[in-house]
Amino acid sequence: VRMNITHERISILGLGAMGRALAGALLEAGREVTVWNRTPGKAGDLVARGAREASSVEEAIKAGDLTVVCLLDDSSVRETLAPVAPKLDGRTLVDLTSGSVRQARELAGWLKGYGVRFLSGGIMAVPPTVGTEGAFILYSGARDLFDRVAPVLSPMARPHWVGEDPGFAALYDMAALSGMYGIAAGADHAVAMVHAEGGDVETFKREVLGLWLEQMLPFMVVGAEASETVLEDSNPGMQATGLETMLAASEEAGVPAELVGHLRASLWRMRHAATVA
Ligand code: FVH
Repeated sequence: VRMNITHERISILGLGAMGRALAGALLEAGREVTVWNRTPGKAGDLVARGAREASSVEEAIKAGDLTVVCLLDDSSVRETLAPVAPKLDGRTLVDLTSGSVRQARELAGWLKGYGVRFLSGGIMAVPPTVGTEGAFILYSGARDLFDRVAPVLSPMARPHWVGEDPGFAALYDMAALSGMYGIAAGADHAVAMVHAEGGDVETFKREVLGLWLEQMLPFMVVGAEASETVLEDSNPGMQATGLETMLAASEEAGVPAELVGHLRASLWRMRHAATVA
C-alpha cells in the first residue's frame, strides 16, 4: 500500500497540444512523468522540466504506475495499444482521447479482455486552461479506480466521475461539445448578419454579443430541453414570434439561418401547448 498515492508514476502517450499541456501540469505539481509520442522531437521542453522520454509505447507504459492516453482519435489509440495489449495485464490505463460512447465502451471491453484496469475520460478544457481553475475532466469506469487515480491526476484539471458505464464520460463530453458548437454557430450567424447589414462587427462582438450570451447562458442551459424553456417573463408565444422576427431579419440580410431555424418547430409546439393548457 502506497503511503502517498500522489507518488504514483505517470506515463503519457501522446504529445500533441493537449498531451503536452497535461504533462506540463503534472510536472508543475511535482509528479514523476514519462512521455512518449509517435513522432519524436516533441518532448524537449517537457524533458527540460523533468520528464523522462520513452522510446517506445511499451517502455512508456512499463515506466508508469498509470498511463494516460491522449491521442487524436479512437483509431490512433487502437493502433498504438494493439501491439502491446497482450502485455498490459494488471496495468492501469486512462484514455482521455475524444471518442464516441460506443468507442469508449468497446475500448473498455477490449482492454478488460487483457486484464487492464481502465477509465475513460473527456477533457473539459483546452490546452491553455489545463491546470487552471474551472478546467475539469470527466471520468467513467470503476469508482474505486477513479478514487485511486483522481488525486494523482488532479493537477491536470478537477476530476469528476460520471458513472460506472465507460461510455458516459464520452457521452457527456460529446453532448457538451455539441452545445458549444451550437453557440459558436449561432455567434457566427449573428456576426454574419451584422456584417451583411453594414454594422461594426468588432463593436457588436465587444459591446453586445459577448455580454448578451453571458447574461443568457444560465437560462439556455437550464431550459435546454425545448419543452421546458418556459421562462415566466418570456412566454412561448412571445418567444415564437421573436424567433420569427429574427429569422425575417436574417432573410432581409441575406444570411441563411438554418441553425436557429430548427428551433422554430419546437417553439411553436410550446406556444401551442401553452395556449391549450
Ligand atoms: N486541443 C484541444 O483544444 C482539445 C480540447 C478537448 C480535448 N481534445 C482532445 O484531445 C485529444 C488530443 O488533442 P490534441 O490537441 O493533443 O491534438 P494534436 O495536437 O493534433 O495531437 C494529436 C496527437 O495524436 C497523435 N497521433 C495521431 N495519430 C496517431 C496514430 N495513428 N498513432 C499514434 N499517435 C497518433 C499525434 O502524434 P504525432 O502526429 O505527433 O506523431 C499527437 O501526439 C484529441 O482526442 C482531442 O479531440 C483536445
